[in-house]
Amino acid sequence: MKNVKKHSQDSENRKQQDLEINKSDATDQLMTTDQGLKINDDNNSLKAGERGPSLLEDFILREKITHFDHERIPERIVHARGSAAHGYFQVYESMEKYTKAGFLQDPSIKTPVFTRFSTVAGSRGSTDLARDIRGFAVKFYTEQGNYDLVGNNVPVFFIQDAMKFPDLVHAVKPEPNNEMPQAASAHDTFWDFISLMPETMHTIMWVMSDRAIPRSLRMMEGFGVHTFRFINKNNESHFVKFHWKPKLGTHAVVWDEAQKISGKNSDFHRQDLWEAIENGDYPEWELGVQIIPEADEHKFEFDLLDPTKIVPEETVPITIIGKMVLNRNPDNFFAETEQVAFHPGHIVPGIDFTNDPLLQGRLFSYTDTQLSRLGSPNFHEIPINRTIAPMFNNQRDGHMRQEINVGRISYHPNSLGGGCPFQAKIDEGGFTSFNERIDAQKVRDRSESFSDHFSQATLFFNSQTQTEKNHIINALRFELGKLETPAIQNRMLGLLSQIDKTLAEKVAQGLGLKVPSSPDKPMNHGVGADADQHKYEPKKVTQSLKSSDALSMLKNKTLSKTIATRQVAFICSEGVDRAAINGMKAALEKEGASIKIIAPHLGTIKTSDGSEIKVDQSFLIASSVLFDAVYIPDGKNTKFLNSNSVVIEFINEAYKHCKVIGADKSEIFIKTNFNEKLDAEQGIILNADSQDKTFRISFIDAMGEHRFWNREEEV
Ligand code: HDE
Repeated sequence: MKNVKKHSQDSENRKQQDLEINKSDATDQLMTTDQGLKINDDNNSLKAGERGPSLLEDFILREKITHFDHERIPERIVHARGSAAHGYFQVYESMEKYTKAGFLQDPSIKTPVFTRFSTVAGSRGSTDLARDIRGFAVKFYTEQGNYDLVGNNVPVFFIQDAMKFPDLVHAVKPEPNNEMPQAASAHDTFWDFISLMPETMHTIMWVMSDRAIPRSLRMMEGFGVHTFRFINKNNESHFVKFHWKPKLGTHAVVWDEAQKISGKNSDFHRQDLWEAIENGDYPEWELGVQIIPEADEHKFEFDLLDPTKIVPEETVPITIIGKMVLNRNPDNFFAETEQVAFHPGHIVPGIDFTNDPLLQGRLFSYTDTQLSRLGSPNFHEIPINRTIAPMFNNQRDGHMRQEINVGRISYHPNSLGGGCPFQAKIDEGGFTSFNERIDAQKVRDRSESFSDHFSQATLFFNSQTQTEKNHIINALRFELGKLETPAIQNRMLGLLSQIDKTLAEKVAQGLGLKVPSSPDKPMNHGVGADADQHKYEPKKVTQSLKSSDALSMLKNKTLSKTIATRQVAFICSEGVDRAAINGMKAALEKEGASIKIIAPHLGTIKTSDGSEIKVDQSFLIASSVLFDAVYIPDGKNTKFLNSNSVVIEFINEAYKHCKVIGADKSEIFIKTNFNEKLDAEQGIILNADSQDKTFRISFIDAMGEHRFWNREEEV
């Protein structure tokens, strides 16, 4: 057992050891130029006289400025804004039956990973809380080479064919004439495209749901999206869908909150991930797979190759096969998070592609984009991208080549180098593509089995609780309400009416429009100019499954009652009850939550027993949207609370966002400012006696509910 532990630690550290050789630490060192020349004055340029012009001769100034002038590289065309962390992946038991992938065989091995989360549409400096899909890209540094699982937090994609990706991205990005709006889909060009492409409807439902505004990157699911293949030692193939399930559950904020967080702290998600890891609250996900035998390929009501479809968990259950833990922040954002280059084509023996036309296009795009982003075909040599597996081939030269390949031989076959490097046999780990039989004509076309664009959009909508449905309706009212072109709004209402009539009507009400009785047929829903339009008419296929609980975040919230890493604001002022603070703080911290003392000013305030307590944030800095719950400890607070509009706004906002509010002996304040009937059912936990332990338990239980949506209707 001891050996197993050592083995797993060694394996986990392999990438860190590999990165060590490139790290540089200036502690106790003298400053030098890039050439190693020691610098005597880093404050003044070389001049002809104290007040004279700078001299061209000043190679130190020129080196410094030249380097600075070239510090920026192109940001990613999509997924520009991201945050990443190191960690490891460990399989629970060997997956040998289905795949020969080395990192899925041995539970004692911890495979190092680097995982980057991102928004899609915004630029590098945009807000974390945009309504958007989140990228969820994991690089596994396996002994057989790098394996990248480049997924999203939504299991489906907008389009079915890579040919439409540049159009989709052009439509969602800021409009090209005025570069507005930033990191937002609520504008004409996006919805113009969407309204002409019914295949986007299923993904649109996910993006309009609260999945698109996660509470934390640590609280969202991840999906491989496409159907992939597992290949075992006998060369048998099973189809596989990948799922990441967060240990903390899947949670979101509400849209009003998201917009306010964007102003209060646009690094909200980035900071949350960073701090959780610094505090030792390592985020964790389990990896689940849906495995489908090759023979069952055509047994579904949809096409397994269609990336706009899920395989419902009720149809094929998810098997949990391992876990990923993120336990180390990067040392350097640019070197690691910015320069990491993911690619769905980075696979290892035991994993293979399918003919999903979106995946096939991605296999071209990701290397190509690194060439303009990182500037050279040698991007694999950048430390964060470097494999920990041995790497030998005859690729040579190019910009910024680091490796010094020795000898005369850079071709294969060769006799002068003894034939090296040798091709690897299969039993030596040599990769071979799955021998799929293809017997086809060359066509520029799409399969009719891809024509059902609405059934799973309806399934998604039907599977939501009423609260979640309301949020989708409001999101659509917001997004479509921002449009300047009524024809686009009308086309969208026509499409929504094919998903659900009530949905369309409610959105129409918000827009002050009527659902068109005979909706416009989208003119050009992804077919060629000469195609038989009738053949490609969107079709609804009757689904045997009417609703899937797994698709609703709220139906699954009981799975994740934990309040670990949740943030609670303690509203305090001079004279606040010290015992009440200490009692609640201890109770919350025991559950893994953390607290911040919020008071009128920074520094310290005097508490009831005369002691001082350190203030974490003043009301000027703190905002209710940055917290999960609010607690008002007993004391001489009430007078202050009643007279302070900032405090009332703070609590009002928490109330509006359905968060738990707890108060000792402040009922009068709560009751005068809010509805008299409020009680624990509504997440308002009041306490007459500040030492009552059941009060703290009730407060913590209520926090485990996360939000009290029954309050929302009233608001
Ligand atoms: Fe990407 N995508 N994508 N994508 N994608 C990129 O690669 C592309 C798609 C995803 O943290 C780019 O290095 C095409 C689906 C993530 O660095 C680029 C198509 C899914 C990331 C690219 C898709 C993704 C990217 C931009 C349709 C989920 C960020 C910069 C055919 C399964 C990775 C880069 C990171 C990034 C192309 C569709 C996920 C341009 C052509 C579907 C998570 O290569």
